[in-house]
Amino acid sequence: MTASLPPFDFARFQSLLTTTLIGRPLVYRPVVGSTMDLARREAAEGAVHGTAVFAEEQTAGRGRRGRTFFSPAGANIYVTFILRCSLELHRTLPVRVPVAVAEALAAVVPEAAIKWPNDIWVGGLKVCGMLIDGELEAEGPVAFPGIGINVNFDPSTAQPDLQRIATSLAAVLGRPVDREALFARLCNELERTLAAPAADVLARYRERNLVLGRRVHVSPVGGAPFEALAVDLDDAGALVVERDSGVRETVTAADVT
Ligand code: BT5
Repeated sequence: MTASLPPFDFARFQSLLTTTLIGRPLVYRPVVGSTMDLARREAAEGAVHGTAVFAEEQTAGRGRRGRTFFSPAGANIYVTFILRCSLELHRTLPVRVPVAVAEALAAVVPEAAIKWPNDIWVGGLKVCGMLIDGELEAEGPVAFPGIGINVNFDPSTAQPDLQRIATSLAAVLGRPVDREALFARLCNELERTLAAPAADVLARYRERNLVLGRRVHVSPVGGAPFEALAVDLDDAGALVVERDSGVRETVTAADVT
C-alpha cells in the first residue's frame, strides 16, 4: 500500500500557505515513533515558533492517558506544531486549536464538529484527535499541539476495534481529499486563530460544538462518575456543567475518560 501512495507535494503545500510563521519550516519524516517526541527534540535544538513536525506514518502515535492513536501510512495528516507562546496564550490553546482544526476540516466536510475536549467528529465518528503537551524551556514556554487527521485512510478498515468509532474524510465524501491543500489550510487557520481575541474564538467554538446543551457523562479521576448538562465553556477550554441539583461545576479534559 505504502509504495503506491503519492508523495507529499511540498510545492503545492507551500504555494497554498499564506502564513508568516505557522508551518514554516516543515520538518517532514516518512516514519516516526510519535511526532510529539520528535517535536520536543526539535524544540530542544532551537526550532523556531511555528515549526510543523509532520509524519506520513507513526509507529507509536499516542492519545491521552497513554492511549494509542493508530497512525498508518495512507495520505493522512500526523503533525505536531512547536509554538513558543506566552503562558496566557498557552492556557487558551485547548479552545484555539480545536477551532482552527474544525474550521479547516469544515471547508472540506461542512458537518465537521468539535466533540469536547479534543476530537473532531463527522456523523458520530471520529476523524481527528488532538493532544496538547507543554514544556517550560530556558527560553520560555513551548506548547506542542499534536493533531492526527484521518484524511484519506480510514483506520477502521485496518483496526477492527475502531469500527463504529473512526472514519476518514475521504470515506465520508466517497472521494480522495487533497491533503496538501487541507494541511496548508490548517496552518493558515491556526495562525489566524492564535491571533484572534479569546471571546471571538470561544464564539466560534460554541458554533461548531457537539456538546453544549447536551447531557454529558463525566468520569472524574478518583471520583464518582455522573451525568450533567453541558452549559458553557470557559476560555481555557474547561466545560461548565450543571448537575440535576442545579449545582454548576467545571470539568477539565483530565476529568473525562
Ligand atoms: C486523541 O486521544 O485522540 C489524541 C490523538 C492525537 C494524535 C496526534 S497525531 C500527531 C501527534 N503525535 C502523536 O503521537 N499524537 C498526536 P484520545 O482522546 O485519548 O483518543 C484515543 C482513542 O481514539 C483511542 O483509544 C481509540 O479509541 C481512538 N483512535 C485511535 N486511533 C484513531 C484514529 N486514527 N482515528 C480515530 N480514532 C482513533
